[in-house]
Amino acid sequence: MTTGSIGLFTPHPQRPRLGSIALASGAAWVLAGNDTGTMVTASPRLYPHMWSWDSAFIMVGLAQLDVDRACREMETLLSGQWEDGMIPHIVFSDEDGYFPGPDRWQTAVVCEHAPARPHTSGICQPPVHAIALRKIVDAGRRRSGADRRRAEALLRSTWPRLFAWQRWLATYRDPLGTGLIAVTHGWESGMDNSPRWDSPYAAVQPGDDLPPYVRQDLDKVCEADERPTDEEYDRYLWLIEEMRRVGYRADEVVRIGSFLVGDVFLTALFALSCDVLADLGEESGQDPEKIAQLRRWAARSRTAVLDTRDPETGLARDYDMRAHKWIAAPTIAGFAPLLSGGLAPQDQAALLATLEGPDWMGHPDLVAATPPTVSPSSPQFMPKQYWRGPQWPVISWLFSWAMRRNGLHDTAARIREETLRLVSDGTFAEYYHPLTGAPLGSRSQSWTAAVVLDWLYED
Ligand code: 9WN
Repeated sequence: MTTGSIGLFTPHPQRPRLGSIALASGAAWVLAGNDTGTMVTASPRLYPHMWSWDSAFIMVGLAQLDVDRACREMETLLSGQWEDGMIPHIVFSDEDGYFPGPDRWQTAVVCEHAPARPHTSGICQPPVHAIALRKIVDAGRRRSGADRRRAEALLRSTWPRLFAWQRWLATYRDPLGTGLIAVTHGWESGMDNSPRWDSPYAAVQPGDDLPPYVRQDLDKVCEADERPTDEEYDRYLWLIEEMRRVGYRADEVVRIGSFLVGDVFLTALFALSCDVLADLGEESGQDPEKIAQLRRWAARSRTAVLDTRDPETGLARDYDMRAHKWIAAPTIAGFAPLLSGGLAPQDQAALLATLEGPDWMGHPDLVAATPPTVSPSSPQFMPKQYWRGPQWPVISWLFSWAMRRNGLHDTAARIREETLRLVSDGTFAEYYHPLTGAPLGSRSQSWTAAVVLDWLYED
């Protein structure tokens, strides 16, 4: 152990470690710095817009600081919701500096469901917004009368919108009718270049008529090898081109797109969010039939997650609906049943033991015992590369929150404690090198700051 290390954690040599108060101040400072007034952008330079699932985690952090500001964040996000219910993966600010921007997506030009303003992208991201609403309502109820009234009013105005969002996923993204929710682009999963998508992406053949483009992400991170490759980007852009050509019509995209994968992680979040939204609906006197519908979707998708498990490893798997085959990549998505629940006690114990064991959180070379995105024991593990190995604090928070909800308090507490040590360098990086603790990707990433705040203020 080196001098100054805390427990098992060896600090990154260039960075001082921060205590809780300094860390909380730093996190609040990051959120304030990224706040345009109506939206907290995902990060200051790399992502100067609002991303759908980022915004939900940002609301979780804002709720600890300022309930009204958290409510406004939800309202900004929903100002970009499409008429058919989809919450788009990006709601654009007026900033330039991200590719693909509104000119490339052209959603309002080719699709009648897309709002003219604000500009949005034409795909979605994981449905974690009910969790944000839960946190805002709880924070409001703990605070003053004004905060409580604001949060209760948000609950009433927002609940039908989030119901419409869950319904959109159930209607358009369950092509097999089993409850396994499909993504039509790796970006929809939020885990853009995870090894989960290698084989479905290999089948995507960009056409010769892919309009030319210039990436803007590479000069905004320290090193290009922390980001996806140009070949990957060609495929990302080709899928968007396919969708644009069919006017982003939800049924057509599923019918013709080159990429259609049942995403087990997103499905688990869908099930979890249906239940969370149903709870909120019961508390606020919403339509009983809609609440019952949410419970049915939750039950079906929870079962769908369990049915994906690999009989040998017990890990959950994605399903390539174009190639008709299971994808068995050793990624964090394998632990999806710990998010959605429903495991038999012995299966739950076995999956937890795998997560905490030497191939995952308990790997002896990790500086912090928090889940990496790919198993460090796997040949596919790349410790610097985006979703191919690094630890993402936001993913740790998600597991920890869902585990607490599912009664797995010990593991939830361990993940919280270890991730807080990892991020106590105060950079609020997008992701971290599991073997050195070095910050990677963007710095001052809003969702990292937000989940840190929530953890530090958690009761
Ligand atoms: C593409 C904003 C987003 C996150 C995603 C993360 C990354 C975008 C990109 O950044 O994706 O949507 O340009 O790489 O993979 O999870 O929502 O933080």
